Amino acid sequence: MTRTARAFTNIALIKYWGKKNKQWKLPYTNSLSLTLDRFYTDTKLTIIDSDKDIVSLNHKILNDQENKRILNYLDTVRKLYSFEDHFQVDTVNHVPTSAGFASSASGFAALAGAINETKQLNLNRQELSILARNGSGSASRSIYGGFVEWIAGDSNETSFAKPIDETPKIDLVLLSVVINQQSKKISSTNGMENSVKTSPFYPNWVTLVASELQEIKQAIAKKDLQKIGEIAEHNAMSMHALTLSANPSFTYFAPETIRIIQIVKELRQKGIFAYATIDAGPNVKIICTKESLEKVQTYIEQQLSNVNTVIANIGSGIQYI
Ligand code: 2P0
Repeated sequence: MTRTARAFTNIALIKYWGKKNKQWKLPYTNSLSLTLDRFYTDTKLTIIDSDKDIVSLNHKILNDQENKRILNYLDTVRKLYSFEDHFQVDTVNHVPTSAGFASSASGFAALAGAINETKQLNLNRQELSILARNGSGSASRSIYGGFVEWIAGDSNETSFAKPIDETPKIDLVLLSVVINQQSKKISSTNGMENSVKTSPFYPNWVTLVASELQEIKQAIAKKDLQKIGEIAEHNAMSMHALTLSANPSFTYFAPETIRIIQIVKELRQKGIFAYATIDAGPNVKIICTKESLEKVQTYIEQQLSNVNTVIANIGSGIQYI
């Protein structure tokens, strides 16, 4: 039995930053994302007659150290669904090498989908989101297209994503500005744990997310692009304030990150629609409209000579191919 699932990555407009339960990856807060069309993972799963899983990434077999996270995940899934089968997992990431996106969201969503199909678990999308979350928190949101909210919940059964609008008719485009492709020094998992444990502002973050979620959902319903941009940018900056206020402090920003934040503000002063959001790395994702995109891209390339830019539109939920 072989099945292939395709899942797209997502960008959080209201970020997930902190777990209240590490075993089940239960977050402290809800989060809200936009699924993107440009970056996706295809995962082919085959049941094999073996007591070990085999994992390949981009056509290269991984060693035990490299695939530890996937093997642990497959063990968790076998326990959850009480089966013994082992798999050959062939994963191909269709993320332009220079796009600056993490692949764990699309990767674990595709793997969850492929397991569901191969093992004929008949999970609905809510159950699939739960299964994906067990691999990586942000993967719970990649089951759906468009705007998606991950409900924090308080148990494995109650923490899942749900769609807000899977095919929004809204004029938003994302420009990813890639300034550094080296792997990050502090993983999201460790970064959020340090922030929860040591930032004195963490309780304020939990309060802020609750109010910004309400506001951004209203703005999405009204298609108020400016409000969506303002809230997303403020939420991202607030998340990064948690890293600077951790003890010891750390940051994902590189010098160019700050320069691009300044450029985004300069663009707005010129009346060009642009808002910045940043994940657990130095690259900046700029929320644009179709009209502003070209001006933003041209201005960035004029101001900074050594950056790559990649455009993404709104993407769809998990598919089987
Ligand atoms: C997000 N990030 O909401 C946030 C914003 C990064 C910054 O979700 O530990 O790889 O596997 O649950 O999902 C990245 O964290 O972390 C992430 P785990 P994940 O998109």
